[in-house]
Amino acid sequence: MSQFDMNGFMGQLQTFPYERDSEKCWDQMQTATRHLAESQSNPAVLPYHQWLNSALQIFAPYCVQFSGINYQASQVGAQEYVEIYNSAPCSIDMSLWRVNAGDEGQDFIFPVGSEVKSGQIIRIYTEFGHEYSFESRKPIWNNKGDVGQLFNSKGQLISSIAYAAPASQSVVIEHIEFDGQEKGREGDEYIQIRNTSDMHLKLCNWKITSGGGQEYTFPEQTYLAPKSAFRVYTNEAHPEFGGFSFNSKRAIWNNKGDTAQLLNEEDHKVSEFSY
Ligand SMILES: [Ca+2]
Ligand SMILES: [Ca+2]
Ligand SMILES: [Ca+2]
Repeated sequence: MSQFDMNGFMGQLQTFPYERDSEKCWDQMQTATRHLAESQSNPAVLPYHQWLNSALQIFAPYCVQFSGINYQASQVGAQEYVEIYNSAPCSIDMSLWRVNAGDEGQDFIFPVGSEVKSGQIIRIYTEFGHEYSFESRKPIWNNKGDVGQLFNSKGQLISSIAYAAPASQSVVIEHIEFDGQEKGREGDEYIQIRNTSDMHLKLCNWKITSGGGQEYTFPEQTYLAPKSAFRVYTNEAHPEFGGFSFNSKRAIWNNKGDTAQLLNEEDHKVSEFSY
């Protein structure tokens, strides 16, 4: 093609294997564009701004994801809300996008003209009196667990978030590196948990216990992204796996055998791992 065929290009990209992970999306987008450019007699016909424009149209809306939730409004002054973050390098038009709070009729629909800017976090409150609000007189986020869903104006699911019971079905203890290389203290031991779902999961106050009675509690504002993993090291910090550590001066995981348990915020067992 001598001229850049935007529609054809968009068509090709629509068939692309889609990942609900914005970083992977951008990587795939770049690879797809390079392959397309290389397949043409004159690769220069695909200017950078045109592929970027295509990329933004297709993938940027998927960069709008849930980033937090407060479902406990029992304390004085605490309010229920759910939070959405835009990690795309552009504003996203949210007109007629919808958030569902887990039950029929618990919907918030963004008014026409709503926009979330690049890097912006917005909160949708349960009660009246906020820019974005479900305008409900009763709580809508069940303290025992719920799943929030975000749909675009075409009704496509863009992001999900879960906590407590529904989140507990989606996390497993995947691995324990019980024999650390560091002599004696084995600070490089770790336990790895994985989110097997497409949902963002709230893990605040979830616990990991070992057979030796040691315990680790995940801090406030801990969210595990879809399909990703966290590690809790015995005494090391690795930000690429969440940066969590028992900060223990002695080994946690018995080299002769041990059992780990993962407990949710209600102390219900989510996963167990023995070796
Ligand atoms: Ca609640
Ligand atoms: Ca609900
Ligand atoms: Ca060990």
